[in-house]
Amino acid sequence: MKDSSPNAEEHGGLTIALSKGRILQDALPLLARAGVRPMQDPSRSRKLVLTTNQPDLRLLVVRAQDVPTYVEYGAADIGIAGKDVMMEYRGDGLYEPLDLNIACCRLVVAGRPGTPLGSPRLRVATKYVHTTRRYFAAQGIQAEVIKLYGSMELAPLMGLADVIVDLVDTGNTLRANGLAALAHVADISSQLVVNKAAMKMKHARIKRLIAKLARAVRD
Ligand code: PRT
Ligand code: MG
Repeated sequence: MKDSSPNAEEHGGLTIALSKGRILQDALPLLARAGVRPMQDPSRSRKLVLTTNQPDLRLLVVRAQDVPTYVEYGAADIGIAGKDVMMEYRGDGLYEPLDLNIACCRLVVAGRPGTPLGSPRLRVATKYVHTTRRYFAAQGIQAEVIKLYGSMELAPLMGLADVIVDLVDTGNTLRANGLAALAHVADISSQLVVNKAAMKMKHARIKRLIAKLARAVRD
């Protein structure tokens, strides 16, 4: 059987990696305004490679944290990733030419209201280990960082940590667990990321897409 999914280099056109969930949900209208529409409904299809109305452009559906990895290694030319993911990613070989201003939220320190952040050896649970270390070091606060993969809100409730560093949008999840934002770490939105080699090899094609997306972000 003919392989219908050549790798990004063989494909010749452009491959864009993005994650399901809120990034896809916000990216689809933006891509549509830039003239890119998937041929399958991504919320229904189980396919991980989606063709689009543009024969030389396809979408890869990957885990949010995996987007920069696909792009750095050239398995995708372009990606759409949260600033939170990019701040935590320790790779190289990526350009971030455009803030897409979608999937916006805030990265915050959160805990029980009134929790002092200055206490010696503050215990912080988070999935953003590097970003959290950098933040507390810059504040001159000595923090012990505990890596978690999900349900961060439980950590202060169960005494695993004093505070967490996590994303907040409406604040409903924090409130529902008796927690509150205690400090602001960063404003988060999704970024367009581009493989450095692809930016050279496919310059005209990528420049055109960036220009269209930039217009779609403004409109
Ligand atoms: O789900 P999966 O494990 O595959 O990966 P993921 O959880 O990283 O993906 P996804 O789709 O949940 O989030 C992808 C990206 O969306 C993140 O990397 C952010 O850049 C962006 N984003 C924007 C958010 C939120 N807003 C957000 N609110 N990601 C997560 N949340 C969480 C928040 O931490 C809280 O637990 O959603 C929950 C609800 O938020 P409230 O404050 O509205 O209650
Ligand atoms: Mg999720």
